Amino acid sequence: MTVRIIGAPTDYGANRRGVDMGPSAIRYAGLAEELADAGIDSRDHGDLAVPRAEELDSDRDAPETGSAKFLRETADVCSRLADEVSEALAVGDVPLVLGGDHSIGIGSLGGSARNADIGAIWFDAHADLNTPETTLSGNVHGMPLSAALGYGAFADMPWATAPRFRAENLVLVGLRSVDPAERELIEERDIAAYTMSEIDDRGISAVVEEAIATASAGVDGIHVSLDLDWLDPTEAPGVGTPVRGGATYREAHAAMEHVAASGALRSMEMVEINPTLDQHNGTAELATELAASAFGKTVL
Ligand code: HAR
Ligand code: MN
Ligand code: MN
Ligand code: MN
Repeated sequence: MTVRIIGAPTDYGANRRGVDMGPSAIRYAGLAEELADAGIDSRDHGDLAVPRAEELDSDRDAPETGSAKFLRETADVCSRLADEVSEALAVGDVPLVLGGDHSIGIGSLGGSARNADIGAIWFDAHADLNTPETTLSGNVHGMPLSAALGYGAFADMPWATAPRFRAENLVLVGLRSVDPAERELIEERDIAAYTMSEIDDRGISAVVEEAIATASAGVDGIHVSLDLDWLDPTEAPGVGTPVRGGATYREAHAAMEHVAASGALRSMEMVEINPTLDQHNGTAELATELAASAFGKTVL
């Protein structure tokens, strides 16, 4: 197995600037070395070309397409990202996408679900299930799952919809900040969702084992989306939208180790690292460690 590293340095979808520096930060933190030390082969395909927000006419604060800021630019990046991801899979590589804000999940899911049925585990403080109709912020990083599932206005946007990904194979893990409309959608579409409280009560291993079973039931493989704000801000301060009460260092590693043990991992992404808010690149370093665990690093 070769892990194909693909950088997607966007911050179109986020409120705060700086997550576009995520791919560099993760590389500088030693991703390739961390994987190599664990005996995991990887190849870096560099970054997608992403125009700077400053060169665009779009006004970040003025929603231009419904209530989704920078939607056209996001569509362009995600279409190209989906191509890269599906190309990697076609030659037998496992894509590891480095964000970037979480809107790039639209491209990762689209590419991963192009030629296979997939499930997804979304490790995140947030549900990322808003639509251009329900969003309170206009930020597309709060919408990638609705985009991939074709909800709301996304139903008319073929670039957004992941062709072979269905809600019954989506599992949200680590929720602690959910908007009212997202809560309704989770209920209505019967989406599997685990709050931090449930992790407190049942333990991370039981929850993640169940999540893997649900996500991988009847499909060819799973996409793992790791929003670093899933972790507690004391472990991962360098994120755009921190929420207290997240996963611990050890819980996060245990989760990734279960993912590795499942043998179901098809594609992965790590998003929302904001180096301008980080402490000595520690959040990016943590991301490299978690990637190694997800791809099978063992101690003995
Ligand atoms: N739900 C809020 C919104 O739609 C917050 C989104 C949070 N940002 C993320 N996504 N980092 O996980 O704007
Ligand atoms: Mn390439
Ligand atoms: Mn997210
Ligand atoms: Mn989040």
